[in-house]
Amino acid sequence: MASTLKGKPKMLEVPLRSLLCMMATVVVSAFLLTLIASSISSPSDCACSRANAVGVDAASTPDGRLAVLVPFRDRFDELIEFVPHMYSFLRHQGLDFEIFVLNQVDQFRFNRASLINAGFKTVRQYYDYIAIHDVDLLPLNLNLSYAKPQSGRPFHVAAPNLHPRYHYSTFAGGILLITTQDFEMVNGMSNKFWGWGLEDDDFYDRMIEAHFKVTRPTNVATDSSNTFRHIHDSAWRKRDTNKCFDQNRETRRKDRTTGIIDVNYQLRATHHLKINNLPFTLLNIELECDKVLTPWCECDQSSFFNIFSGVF
Ligand SMILES: [Mn+2]
Repeated sequence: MASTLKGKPKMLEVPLRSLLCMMATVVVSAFLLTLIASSISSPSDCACSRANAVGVDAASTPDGRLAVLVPFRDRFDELIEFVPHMYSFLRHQGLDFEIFVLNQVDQFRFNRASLINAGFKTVRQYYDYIAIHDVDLLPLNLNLSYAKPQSGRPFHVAAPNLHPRYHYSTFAGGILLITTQDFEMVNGMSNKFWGWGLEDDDFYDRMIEAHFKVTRPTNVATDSSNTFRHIHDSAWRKRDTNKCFDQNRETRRKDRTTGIIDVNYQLRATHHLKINNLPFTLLNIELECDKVLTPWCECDQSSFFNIFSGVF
């Protein structure tokens, strides 16, 4: 017995050692293979996954990747200021970001919310959070953080006490940071808002109803006069405040139905452009309009219904 017991460890010693040795070899070679495989495949993976959408390298930071979504139509003067400004502002914060200009190319009235839904669908798989960003609102105070907000806590950068023009407490427009997951959870924004205004108020309600807490900058020493530059000459850039059909009534009702899931659009082109050698992506988005659901996507002033609705 004793000899057998004594012998066993000796008998096992060699096979065990060689087994361990084999295992170590397997582990090390698997590790090396993985290293080689990843060094070969990751650049091309990045090239297909992100470069299709963005055209630049895919280095990511632990803080997450930010897609700046900029609804746009016919604002070239503002854009050539916006892109260089945002580069210097966001680089200062060390953020991993890309700028997407969502260019509405159809003939319907401007639809900021649908552009954001469409842009979001195009980029969501590559980004951890988005900034819904007006092209004419430039952040000046470097203490305005564009870091990834916590889940359930969208960060409204253009707070009512800081925005040059809008000061009501439920204002959520201008610039808003929200995680990809949170934006998805509330089905994005309503698609019913054609023309200027109210889509951001509706989105505020969506966030509140989802029990999100909208957070805003604190300890910012600037105010509504010097936190942002608002490049908006309202005589030159007239807001489309027309109301036709039953738009007034319909868009004052909460819409919890339309959003990311049913935004109707065609992505007509993806342009990789540069301003001052700084890259951004311009997406040509052609929105489609359901004229039964939202006939006010076109306000034809001569139509019978408009004359009728104008009288009453
Ligand atoms: Mn404006």
